[in-house]
Amino acid sequence: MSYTEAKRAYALLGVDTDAAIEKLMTVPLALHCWQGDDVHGFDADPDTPLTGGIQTTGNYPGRARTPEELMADIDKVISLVPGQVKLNLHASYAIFDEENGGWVDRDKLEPKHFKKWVDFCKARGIGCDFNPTFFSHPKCDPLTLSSPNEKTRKFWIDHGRACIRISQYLADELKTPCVMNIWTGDGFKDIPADRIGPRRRYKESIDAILAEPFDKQKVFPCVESKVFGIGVESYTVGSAEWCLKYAAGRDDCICLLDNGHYHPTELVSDKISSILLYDEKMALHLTRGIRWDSDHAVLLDDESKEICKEVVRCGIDRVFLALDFFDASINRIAAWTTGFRSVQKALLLALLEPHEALTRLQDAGERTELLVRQEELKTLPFGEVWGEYCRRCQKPQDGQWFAEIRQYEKEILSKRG
Ligand code: RNT
Ligand code: ZN
Repeated sequence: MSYTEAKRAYALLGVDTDAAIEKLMTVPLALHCWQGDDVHGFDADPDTPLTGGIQTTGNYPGRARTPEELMADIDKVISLVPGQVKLNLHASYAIFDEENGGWVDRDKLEPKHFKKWVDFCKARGIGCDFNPTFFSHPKCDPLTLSSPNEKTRKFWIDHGRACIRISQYLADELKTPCVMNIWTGDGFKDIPADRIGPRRRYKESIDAILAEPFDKQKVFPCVESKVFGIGVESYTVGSAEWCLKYAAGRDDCICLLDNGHYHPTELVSDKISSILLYDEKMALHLTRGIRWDSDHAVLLDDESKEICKEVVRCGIDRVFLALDFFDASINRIAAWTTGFRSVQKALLLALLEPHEALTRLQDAGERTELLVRQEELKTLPFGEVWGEYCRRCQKPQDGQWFAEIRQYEKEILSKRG
């Protein structure tokens, strides 16, 4: 079947495939730098363990060890994915060199430590999101923003404020909004004696971070909740309720939902509409948790499709989309590329849904026909439309890109120690 025939098949349902393709080409999807080096970053001793309840597993060869290697790997991914890429950096990826005065601790970070990343983004015409890094650092006691220790708290508040200034710099330089996501692994392995104290300090700390001036049209701070982490099983300070209430109480902070951060039968696809009913904007971390927040690479599975449908139905321009997974057990460039392409597919599928017609069936109480029609959509010639999308983006088709990764592995990754 050709694209023209597929276009006709969708048109019979009132769906304009060209419009869907054109729309998707304008939607930014943030590519997380941390899949390339197993969340190590460049600001700490390479032996510092990953803390905060997150973990990478596997030791597939070829991890990026320097900014240059990571940039080369990101370029490889960009060459293999259709759609509008935005970079997503963590503060721990600051680049220190003689020109900018060398290493500083996280509370002293400045925009100049991200100048090379800005140059990288400018040269590729892409924007950049940002994340303060509240984990894998000696000043996690193990709490950060919720610590009872004033010195610890001050250090991390100063880090957060520095990150606001860096986010503003990224937004200004790249002329694209910058989403600044606050996530910490603060919590307890075992049953706490005091639950409200850490949550009060968490609120006060984030209030202090957001007291740093920034342009609300350009910098979008958000709070990411979590249910638990490995080693942090009993209590998480920044729980779902904490984050929802915190963001609701301010006009300069939005919610970020990571679909790995809920109980396994709880679905993020069902949460989006409740948030967007009240808030103009929200953010998502797209991941794939298997049994826990395992951060496997995103696939075109049912929940990814359902999340993207909700994003499109509620307003694709209201949701900041980002990837967040890290698999160290397979070729990292392939993990990144698979995840990015899978989300693109899920978004395109969602844009091809005859949403109004289905809503009419629902509202008319035609539940039988709704079920039948929804099921029939699954065998429409989506592959042809996806192929046309890749062509128009001048990116490889399915079946073509993996050979390039094999080649890159042979020539570049396998030579890394
Ligand atoms: C951890 C959160 C958080 C991190 C990144 C590295 O569970 O999902 O978003 O994955 O900040
Ligand atoms: Zn996340």
